[in-house]
Amino acid sequence: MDQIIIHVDMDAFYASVEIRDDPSLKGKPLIIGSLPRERGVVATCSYEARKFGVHSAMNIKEAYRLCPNGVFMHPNFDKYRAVSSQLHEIWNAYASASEYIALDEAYLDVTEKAGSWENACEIARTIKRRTGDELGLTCSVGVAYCKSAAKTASEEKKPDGYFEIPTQADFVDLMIDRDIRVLYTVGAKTAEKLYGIGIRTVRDIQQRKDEVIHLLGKQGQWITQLAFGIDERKVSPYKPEDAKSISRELTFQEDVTDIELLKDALLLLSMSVERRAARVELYGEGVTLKLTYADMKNITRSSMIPPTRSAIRIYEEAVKLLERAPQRAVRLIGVGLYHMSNESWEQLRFEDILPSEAQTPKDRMDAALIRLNKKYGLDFAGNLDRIFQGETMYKTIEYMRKHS
Ligand code: DCP
Ligand code: MG
Repeated sequence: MDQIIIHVDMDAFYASVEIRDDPSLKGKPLIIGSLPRERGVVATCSYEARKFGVHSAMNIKEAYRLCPNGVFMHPNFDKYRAVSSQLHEIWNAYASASEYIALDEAYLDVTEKAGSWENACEIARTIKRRTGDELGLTCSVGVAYCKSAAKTASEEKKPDGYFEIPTQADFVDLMIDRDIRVLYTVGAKTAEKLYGIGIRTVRDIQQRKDEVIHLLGKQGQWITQLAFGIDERKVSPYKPEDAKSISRELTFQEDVTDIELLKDALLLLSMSVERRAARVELYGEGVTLKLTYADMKNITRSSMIPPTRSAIRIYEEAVKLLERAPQRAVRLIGVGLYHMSNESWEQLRFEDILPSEAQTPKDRMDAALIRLNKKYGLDFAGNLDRIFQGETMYKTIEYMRKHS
């Protein structure tokens, strides 16, 4: 056996943590995310709420319509992060490599430490038991010969699930007549394309693999391999430099038509992107602007710049994109850096490339902050750190709206 991999995924993670800490919530449809009178989406919900059709990423108004008697709560990210660290400790005790996919989810390579399939399954059960005993939470666990199968296995009996897929043949047996969406790289758009040519099941992919590859290119090759249960990817511990893009976005409580306020929001979002990029020591060569208009239409615009992570450069580029975008009421605005690498081309500074510019980026940034200070009376000296935490960013921008 080449590899033995465990995939662990906590059940209704944020919601389960809240229920654990307040047993009066037990058995109730609990929805974590925005509150119904606010704008935003569902982060997750308890299985009781899922019965009403509520799910992650659903608009909160829709969730309220489906489940008006649900309990709605804001998330407590600090708490979930703390629980996540405790989970990592349990997981890491049994794995030679852990790849965290989210706060509540990981692939664990137990090939060496287990030494046999039986021991690996014993480890998986131990992880489940310890998660319950020590943290009071349930998880779903899959054991398999490769990453994709392990993920499939953990989903198979969710919640509080346990499932094994020992071999490629077992995986194919299980999947062969299911809808192509079970292959987790087949997203909604890809599925539509495949349905379009009559490919509906994993068996269809197997039988018509040349067409799939012809239609989807490289992605088609990968999907075809998966349909045969082939996945040789290794569990690779997360390295920050793997991040391919960094972005921040924000949903306004009320639509914004004032372009100056949009620009000022972009400045704060850009500062937040800079801080994240600095933390992982990356520079980006592309800037993206994302807008969701009041009618829910989305646009994304991007442009290339010399590698940077400087907030003012990101901001200035995003402003250009904003000025060229349709000017309509905006519901959500986001800015990001992509094409990231850690090559420090930053040494070649903007003012070196464009020496005619009188001010350095730092001067321009300082000037921008002074302007915000004058315009809104915001004190950036004392509380910069706090402004970038999600909740505070919201509040700051709502405050700016009222004081503009
Ligand atoms: N999350 C989020 N937004 C999403 C999806 C998830 O904020 N669109 C958060 C909330 C979840 C956590 O990440 O609790 C883990 O995501 P999962 O997809 O694993 O969902 P759950 O753990 O909540 O439920 P499940 O039992 O289906 O795993
Ligand atoms: Mg989960």
